[in-house]
Amino acid sequence: MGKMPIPNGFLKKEELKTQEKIYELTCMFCTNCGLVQLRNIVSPKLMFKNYIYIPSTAKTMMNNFNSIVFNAHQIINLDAKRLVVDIGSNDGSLLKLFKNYGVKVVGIDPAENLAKVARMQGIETLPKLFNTKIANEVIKKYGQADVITATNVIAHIDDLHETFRGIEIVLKKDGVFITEFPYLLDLIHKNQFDTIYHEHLSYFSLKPWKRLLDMYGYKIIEVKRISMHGGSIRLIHTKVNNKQKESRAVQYLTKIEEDYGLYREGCYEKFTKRIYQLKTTTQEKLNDLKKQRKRIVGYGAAAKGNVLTNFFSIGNETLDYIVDSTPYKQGLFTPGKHIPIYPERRLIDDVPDYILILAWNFSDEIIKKQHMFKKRGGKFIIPLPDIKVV
Ligand code: DWN
Repeated sequence: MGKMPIPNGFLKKEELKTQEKIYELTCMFCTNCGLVQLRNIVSPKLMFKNYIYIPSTAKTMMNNFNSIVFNAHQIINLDAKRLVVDIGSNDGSLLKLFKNYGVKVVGIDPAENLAKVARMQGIETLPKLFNTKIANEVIKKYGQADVITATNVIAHIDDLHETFRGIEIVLKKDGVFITEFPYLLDLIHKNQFDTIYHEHLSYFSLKPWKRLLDMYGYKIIEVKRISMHGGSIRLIHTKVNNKQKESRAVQYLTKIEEDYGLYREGCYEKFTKRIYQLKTTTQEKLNDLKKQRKRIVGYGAAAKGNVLTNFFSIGNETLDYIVDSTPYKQGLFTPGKHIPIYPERRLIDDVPDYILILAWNFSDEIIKKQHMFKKRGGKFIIPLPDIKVV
C-alpha cells in the first residue's frame, strides 16, 4: 500500500504543520513456510511506548475477554493459588477479569502510559517489551505462571523466538498459553486489507504457527475461530508431553486453509486485485454522495480506519470529522489525512446524512448505540467486505 504514517500516530493540532514520518507498508507471502508478513519493521519503541489504543472502550471486546477467562477456567481451575501473566496487557482490562477468580496477576506491556493506568487499578504491570530478561524477572518476583495470555500482541512481535523462549521460562510445565490474533483466512476472505499495518508484523494461518510451536515443544489443545476484529483465532497450548490431546480441529482448519488457497501465491494476487477494485468503487460511491452535497462523518478513529482513509485517500474533503469514544483520541487528528476527532456526543446536535463506520468490526455495537441517528433517517456506510449502505 505504498508509504503511510504509523496507524496510531494521532496528531495534536500544533503537530499538523510538522512533516509526518511515513513508512513503507508492504506485505509478503513466504513461499517456504507460508507466513504472510511485513517487509519492513518500524521500531516498537516508536509505536508502543506511548500507546493510545485501549480495548476496554468496546463492550464487544470486554465480552470476548470474559470468554477467554472462562475458557482458561475450564482447563485450569482458577483460584488464589494460581498466577496469570498477560503479555501485551495494555490497561489491564483482561487481568482485572482474571482477578475476579482470586488469582494473582502480572501484566507486561511497553506502553508506560497504559502501565500506569493498569497499576492505578491494582494490576501489577511491568512497563517493558517481553523477552527472556523480563521472563526471569517475573519468575524471580512472582514464580512461574499457570496461565500466560497474549491477545492481539503476537502479530506485533518481531522476534517471536525470544518470545517463546520467554514463555518457556515463565510457564509452568503443565501451564497453558492462550493467544488470540486476527486470522489470515478471514482477512483475505473478507477483504480486510486495513488490518494490514505497521503494528502487525505477522498475519498468521495455522501452518506457519504450528511450525513455530514445534520448535518450542508446544501443541494446540483448543482452537476456535472468533468474530473479534473481523475474524480472529483463539489458540490454547500446552507442552507436547502434557496429558491433553492435540485438538482435531487443527488438521480440519489447516485443510480448509489449503483448500482456500492460502498457501498459493495466486490467492494473494487475487486479493490485491480485489482491494484495488474496492478502492475504486468506494471512491466512486463517496464522491457521488459528495456531489449530492451529502454530509458524511467517520465513526471510530481506529488504526484500521487510518489505513483505509490513507490508502483510499479519503480526507477532510469527504469526512467532516470522526467520532470516537476513546478520551485519549478526542481533540486529536488522524495520521496522514488529519481528520479531526470528536466525542460521539457531537452527533446529537450535528446530524450528518451518512456515518462511515471505520471501526467496521464493531458495526453492530455502533449501529445499536446510534439508533436515534437511524430513526432520523441517517444511513450507515460499512466499507468492508464491500461498501454497503444500511
Ligand atoms: O491489534 C490491534 C487492534 C486489536 O486494536 C492494535 N494494534 C490496534 C487496535 O486496532 P484498532 O484501533 O483498529 O482497534 P479497534 O478496537 O477496532 O478500534 C475501534 C475504535 O472505535 C476505538 O478507537 C474505539 C472506537 N469505538 C467508538 O468510538 N465507539 C468503538 C466502539 C465499539 C464504539 O462504540
